[in-house]
Amino acid sequence: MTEKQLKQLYDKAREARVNTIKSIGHLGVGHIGGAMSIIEILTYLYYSEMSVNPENPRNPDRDRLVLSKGHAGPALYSVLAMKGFFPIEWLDTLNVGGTNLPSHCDRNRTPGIDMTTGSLGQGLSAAVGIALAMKLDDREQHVFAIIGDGESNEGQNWEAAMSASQYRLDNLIAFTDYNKMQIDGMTSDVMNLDCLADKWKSFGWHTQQIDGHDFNAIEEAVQAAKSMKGVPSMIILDTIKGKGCSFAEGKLSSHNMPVSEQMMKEALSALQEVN
Ligand SMILES: Cc1ncc(C[n+]2csc(CCOP(=O)(O)OP(=O)(O)O)c2C)c(N)n1
Ligand SMILES: [Mg+2]
Repeated sequence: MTEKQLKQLYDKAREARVNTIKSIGHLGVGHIGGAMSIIEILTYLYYSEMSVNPENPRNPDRDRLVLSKGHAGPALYSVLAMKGFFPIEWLDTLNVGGTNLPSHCDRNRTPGIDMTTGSLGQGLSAAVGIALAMKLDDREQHVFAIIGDGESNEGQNWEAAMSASQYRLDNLIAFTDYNKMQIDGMTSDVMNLDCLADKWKSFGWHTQQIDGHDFNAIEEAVQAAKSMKGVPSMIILDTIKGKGCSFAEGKLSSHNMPVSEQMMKEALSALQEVN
């Protein structure tokens, strides 16, 4: 990637952070931590990788994204709004009555959302089904899925893992947002995921582990995953919960936290100072 492309991606990521913090700040509470940790992967996918058309969000010949950790919906809404799937003003309606942007993703409400999620553990199975259907239909696009590290506690993920390799779903590229924290503790304390890469490898997945905030590393890993034949891919993203948001970064309390006007202002001004 050229320096110019890299700068564009970092600028978009900052814009997505600003929009997400404003959206959650406007509501006054939200899943800021798990939203911030996936900003780079979402930015990369929508600005550098996925074939999608905001004018025709249901085009059958599109790449799909299943955000299985659906509580991070506000981060995805920001990127979708920036891409033109819906007006940016909608971000101020996060989770209010009658909104098109509920706190968790709903494919029947929001243009650009490919799968309804929020009940953790189910998204990867849905992604497997979509990828299988796309194979049967001879479609060449990819299905991307993002699961959480705490979410990986759910046994259904491992059933999905087995079936994806059984069906040789090389059109499925999944990411684990390995931010080391979940709702009520450190992932290592709640359900240790040591040797996570070896776990996925043993399920027959091509597996890589990278810095999930580094666009060069993301690009390299995604291109390597796309070149694999006959196996699904897992890219484990080492990330920081709350990344880039002054009041949330690295804090367990950032999972679903109240956000005051003052906190929002401070976080936004800190972001403007980052180049
Ligand atoms: C089936 C199910 N159980 C519990 C919850 C409540 N819940 C929402 S987020 C979360 C923690 C998820 O942790 P992780 O996957 O690490 O996500 P992060 O916030 O770090 O992105 C839990 C338990 C849920 N949404 N679905
Ligand atoms: Mg987590």
